[in-house]
Amino acid sequence: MAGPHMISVDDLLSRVTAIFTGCGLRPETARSVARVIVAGERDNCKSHGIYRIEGCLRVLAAGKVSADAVPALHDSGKAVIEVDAGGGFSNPAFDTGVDALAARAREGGLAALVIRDCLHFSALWHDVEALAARGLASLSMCPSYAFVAPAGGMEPLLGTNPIAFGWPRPGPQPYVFDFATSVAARGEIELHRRAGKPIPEGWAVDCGGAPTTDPETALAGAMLTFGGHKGSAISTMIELMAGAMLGEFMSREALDFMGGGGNLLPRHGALVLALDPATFAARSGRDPIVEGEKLLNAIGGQGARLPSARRFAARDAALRDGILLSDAELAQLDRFEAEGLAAVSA
Ligand code: NDP
Ligand code: PYC
Repeated sequence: MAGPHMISVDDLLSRVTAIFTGCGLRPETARSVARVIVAGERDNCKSHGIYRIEGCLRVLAAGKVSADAVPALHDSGKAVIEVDAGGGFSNPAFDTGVDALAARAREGGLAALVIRDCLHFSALWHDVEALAARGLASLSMCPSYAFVAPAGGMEPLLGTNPIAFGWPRPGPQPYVFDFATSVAARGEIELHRRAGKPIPEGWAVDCGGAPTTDPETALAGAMLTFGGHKGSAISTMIELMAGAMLGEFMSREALDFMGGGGNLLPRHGALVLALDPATFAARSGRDPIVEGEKLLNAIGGQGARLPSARRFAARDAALRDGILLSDAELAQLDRFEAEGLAAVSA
């Protein structure tokens, strides 16, 4: 029967995991990658939900990501902990390093996790939520691929470079923001293209630098940073901190490595910083979480919504009622399950 279909979060997780194991991923990797994709769908973040399966299969088919990489933890006992993803997906690499990162941040007040040589396709809120659940504040960032012009220029040079921040709260829902430093994620423009919808003004320019609302023209031209020169500077910081500083690709090199086209997902490094609020506030005699609550509650008290409130509400609804998928989405899952990598062109 045509129309939308409800699927439980657990059933969707089983199906997506099976697609990835069917494409040769190690079971641990398949589970880790499927978990973030299904979490994106569950939280109504469509630009990083099941739509990303196709991109993951494309990079696998193109041989641009290693299906059987085993993330390797390198812990020298210092504040900087490294996980080498070995050309595999970033998600199992994060899972490999997160406990060591949290323990080191508690010991010393702050610590960093460097993820090397990973294929990165996902939202970042997974990282900061995992650290907030361990009582830590955190920042996560990475370059991506160079489709964004710096403010004042019109040549793509910067990535869509996401940054996320997490802060623990007494309940189960931390304070989290997570956004691309481009006005919109590239995935959002691609979803507009597929739906045949124009994009809002201000997201991108065409190859000649003129504003465009046509998603196809935008994807071929240059995306814009949010907040003009301010977003451009934050995006540049991410290139420097999570690219140059780690000795990993910046977005231009990541794009070149993928072969220049927009069809594949980028490979580069990632940086996660974890901070222990209790250590920072220790000599003040004040409880940083209690102090933070005063601000966060006052924001809500004005009727303003906190970032992630929409996402958490979508999560509650999906866990209760299931996730609504269209006919086309279900048909695509069937095809990926039946055909594996043969279902995509690299
Ligand atoms: P959005 O613009 O959709 O949202 C950005 C943040 O702002 C979210 O935390 C969102 O919360 C919050 N927010 C949105 N509207 C409001 C509002 N009115 N009041 C308060 N807060 C609000 O995100 P982007 O499109 O920029 O990015 C989407 C995702 O893409 C991110 O998860 C990012 O990590 C990912 N991404 C990943 C890349 C990669 O290389 N791996 C590259 C680029 C992006 P809420 O979700 O609750 O609406
Ligand atoms: O949506 O810009 C994006 C993106 C790049 C890599 C993963 N998502």
